[in-house]
Amino acid sequence: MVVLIAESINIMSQTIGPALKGRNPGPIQEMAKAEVKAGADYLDINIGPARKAGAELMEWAVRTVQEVTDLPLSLDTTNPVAMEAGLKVHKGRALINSISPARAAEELPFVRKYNAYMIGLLWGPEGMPRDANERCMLAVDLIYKANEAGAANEEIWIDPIVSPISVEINQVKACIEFMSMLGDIAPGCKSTVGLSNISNGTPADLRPWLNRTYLMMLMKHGIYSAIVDVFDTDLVKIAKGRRPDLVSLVHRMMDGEKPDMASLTEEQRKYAKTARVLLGESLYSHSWLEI
Ligand code: THG
Repeated sequence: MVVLIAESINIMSQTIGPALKGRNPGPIQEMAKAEVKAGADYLDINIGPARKAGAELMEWAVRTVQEVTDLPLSLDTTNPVAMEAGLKVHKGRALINSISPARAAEELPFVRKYNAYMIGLLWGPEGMPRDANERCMLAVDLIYKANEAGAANEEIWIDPIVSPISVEINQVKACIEFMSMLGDIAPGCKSTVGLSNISNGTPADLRPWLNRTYLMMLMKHGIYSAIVDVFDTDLVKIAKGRRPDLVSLVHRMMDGEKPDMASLTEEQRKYAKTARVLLGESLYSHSWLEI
């Protein structure tokens, strides 16, 4: 079972963005209720950088969502003042999304002060880490600092930062490799990813194939949670352990098995083709499912 953080309450969204800015609770509460119904474990509240009035916005958003659900929230902003304002009014155990090395000194104390969980975001001083090893170095350093601030490993959810397949296959592979190493470098730490990042830039109707297959690949290395489109019912089935047949197919391919495409069902074939692309065995193009 993968813990699901619903991604749709998000300032970039065409319906939720204006509702957040206009402090209009209706669309936000409807979205929250729909995410709960779809099977979410946490609801992400992404208000973006929120440089102006961020604290007031986050506080309002947390109260507004918690009026309609008891689920814990994932507070998603790079503004530390807005983060703390949200934590102050949150009921239950919030998830801080996220703390990167650059903001660690300021934000790590929030974990104990508000008894929260934290996502440790592996964004380095020079930006995106180049490979799995750079991710490991950033993780070790951030976890050490978090421990010093009183956070236990079990409270730290490490995010290696997934980037789109349409941009860089090596980064797609590096996140998988990093997940296979995390248990050894940081026993007890949890993990998460922004799953939909993998399919950014891909036509909307094809994105679920990439999201679902990449989730199955991360599951091979015990991914703990993911920020996802919880309205993708097939993705939720995979995350909740209801598609062991597909998970087994993808995991066997990761172990080097080359399935006989002709013997697969139409559905299995789509996942197998997608796995080949995500493993770097065939080149990505928007028509990968047709070839
Ligand atoms: N790691 C962590 N937090 C994160 C990310 C991450 N938060 C933000 C993001 N990445 C994860 N959340 C989303 C939310 C929406 C989309 C992708 C990732 C998305 N939305 C559609 C779009 O933009 O086309 C639809 C938007 C809409 O609803 O209109 O793709 O990596 N820790």
